[in-house]
Amino acid sequence: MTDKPTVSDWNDLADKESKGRDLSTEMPEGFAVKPLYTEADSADPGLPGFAPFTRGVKATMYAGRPWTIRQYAGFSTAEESNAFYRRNLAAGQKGLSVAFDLATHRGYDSDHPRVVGDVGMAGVAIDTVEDMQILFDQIPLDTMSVSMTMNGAVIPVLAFYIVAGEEQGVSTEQLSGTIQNDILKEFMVRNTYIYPPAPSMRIVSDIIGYTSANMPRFNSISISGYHMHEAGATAVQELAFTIADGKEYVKSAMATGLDIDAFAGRLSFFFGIGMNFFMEIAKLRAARTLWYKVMDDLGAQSERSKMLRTHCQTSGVSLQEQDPYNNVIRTTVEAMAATLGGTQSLHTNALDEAIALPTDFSARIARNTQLVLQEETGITNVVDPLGGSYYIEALTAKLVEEAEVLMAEVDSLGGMTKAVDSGMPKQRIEQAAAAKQTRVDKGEDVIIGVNKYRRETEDHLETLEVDNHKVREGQITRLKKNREGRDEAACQAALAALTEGAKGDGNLLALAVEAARQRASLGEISKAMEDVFGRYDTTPKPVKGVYKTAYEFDKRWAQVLEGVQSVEKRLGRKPKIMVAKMGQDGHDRGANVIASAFTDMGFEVVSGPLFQTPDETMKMAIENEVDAIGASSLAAGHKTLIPELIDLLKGAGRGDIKVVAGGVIPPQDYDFLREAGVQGIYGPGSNVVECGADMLRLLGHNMPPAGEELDEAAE
Ligand code: MLC
Ligand code: 5AD
Repeated sequence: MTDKPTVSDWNDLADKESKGRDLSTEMPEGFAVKPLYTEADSADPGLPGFAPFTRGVKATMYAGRPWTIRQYAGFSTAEESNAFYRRNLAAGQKGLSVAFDLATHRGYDSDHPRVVGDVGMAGVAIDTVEDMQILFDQIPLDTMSVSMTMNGAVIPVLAFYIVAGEEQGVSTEQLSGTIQNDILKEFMVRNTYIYPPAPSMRIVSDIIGYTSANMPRFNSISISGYHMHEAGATAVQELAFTIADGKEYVKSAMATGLDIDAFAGRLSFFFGIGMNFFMEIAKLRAARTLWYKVMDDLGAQSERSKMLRTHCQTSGVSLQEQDPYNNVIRTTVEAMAATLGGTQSLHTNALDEAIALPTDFSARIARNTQLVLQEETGITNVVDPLGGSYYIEALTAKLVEEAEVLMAEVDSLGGMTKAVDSGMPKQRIEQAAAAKQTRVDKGEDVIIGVNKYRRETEDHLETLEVDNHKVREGQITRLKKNREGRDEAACQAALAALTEGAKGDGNLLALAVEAARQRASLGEISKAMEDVFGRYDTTPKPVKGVYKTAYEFDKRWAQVLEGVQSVEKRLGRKPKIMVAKMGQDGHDRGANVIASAFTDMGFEVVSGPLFQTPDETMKMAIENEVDAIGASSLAAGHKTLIPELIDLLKGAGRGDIKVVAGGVIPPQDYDFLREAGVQGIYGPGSNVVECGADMLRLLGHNMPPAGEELDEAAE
């Protein structure tokens, strides 16, 4: 009888097979993963339903009740979104999740001049209680759980929801659902804040206070790592910063005198799930383990207070414009990771994610991905089926350990509010994003159909188009009717009481509910608080040096650097570009990546602040004497805002300033933009170095195509 082989025997055999090659892989998280894990690498994770909940918050998990299929959606008007929700619910969706447009997020009514390009585009336009009622027409709010992704204008939106329920005959005690209400990550990555950090934190606590007293079935917050993930964070960063955010909210709610166990059971979480399959499964298990420890340390007594319940969404940035049917496969893999990790609720992205908002067709495939997993695969039959996998358990423990190191760093800065104020988390995430982009551009991280096996031509895909002008006009008419129909004196009195409450310590949500009953609009309620709190502005600070280091020995990079120097010689100064973000679209990962890379190439880069109007961009570009403007658009404002910018430049006699566009722009809009004068369009999957090469061409430099030597004579 031969002896049982040992790990050392395996090492010998593996060495022979691989001829001594090191088969461990370096994770973006900064640690190596071995090609084999054994019993010696893993500890016992305990049982599901019991502390520290590594294996799940319920003893029976999906065997008792499957996760909630909760698709995030919203576009155009309340009528259109309501019809879309009802079609989806009839076809198997189980919970609702509302996407609001950017005007609503940032506390502007649809008739505000700053939001002309944003109304109805990235989500549904909601200005009044009446809009909210239409949104939930024939959807019973006493039984349907509704998530609302709202952080900036969270007070008026939740107030409208409460009053819409009231007018459906549903009391606050009966309402079930979740409000995102996570402002810290807005300052870090998502950017739909309105007020400065301190009053914003007060709003969070006021909502936790109100809901814990009046809305026992409602989750008061959805502490979100998703947007960090989308901005390029590693799993360790997403875990550490999200759990640290949670800790900060608990502490600030406790500081208002609330008992931790009175509200902690209704805190919920939200994570992004990308393509690093096992890492993402381990991430959810690690998150639960970390939260248990944090809440135990903070003195929570009830087990429910220490359970991390979470929603997950498959990753938007992992999806591509090129060969978009591959996205169905990516989303399936990610959805499996989310469910094998034990999520409570899930959104699966549509295959046209990188191009536009979902159509009925793409939304159906996305929803069916979950229905197939739930009803055809047997995934729901066994609780935490990967529990005890040596690799999964080792990875879970490693993530806990690494996240705790980063959380200790946050603690040493004085907690997350102070850390966010110092810019540390945002900077770390941007560094990770730049490193990721570089790996993709260099082909080290493979994306099928983008940097490997790219197709010569792409098939046409029908995408959703929203008529922004029509939605805006409809909203303006409804706003006018709302103002005419209300008791003006009662409405103004309620708004004045809200302003007084903001000056003192009145509960802002309770005061806003009264204003909503009196038919104050979203813009008016936001303004009543803005009068006391002010509006918060930031200017992006792109990181430097990441590209320079990553491309040190790259030939194409060297060609671009030479090109920039040659243009600099000709102009007698560095070529200068402005990276502009117009409208209320705060997605700045792409803009930051471009600003960092172009700076490293030797361009002088002016980063415009977020939320500019085309007029402000035009003025800033002319004052800074830039040669070109790169307008980044990810929220569908491109057809309105970019042509307006070009017209304004022409009107100011500076039609010579070149304008290019990048972001999520459907191919069918390319001709329209080119006719309007846009000289380059860069969708997701564009290579950053080639964007630089293209810019040089636009500036009159004879840049050779990729892969060809620079022809000295041609310059
Ligand atoms: C669950 N239940 C069980 C059970 N499993 N009971 C017995 N046995 C089991 N096996 C019970 C639960 O305890 C709960 O009751 C009830 O069933 C519902 O289950 P749940 O697991 O709580 O699910 P759900 O209601 O869907 O809540 C999930 C959640 C919540 C807690 C994560 O916060 C949520 O739905 N979040 C969604 C957030 C979201 O959609 N965000 C979109 C962001 S998009 P009880 O009584 O215990 O509650 C975005 C993009 C952008 O942000 O724009 O940037
Ligand atoms: N409808 C559906 N999905 C949306 N997303 C954003 N807005 C909408 C909407 N109106 C999704 C996308 C995006 C993520 C932030 O949320 O997947 O990547």
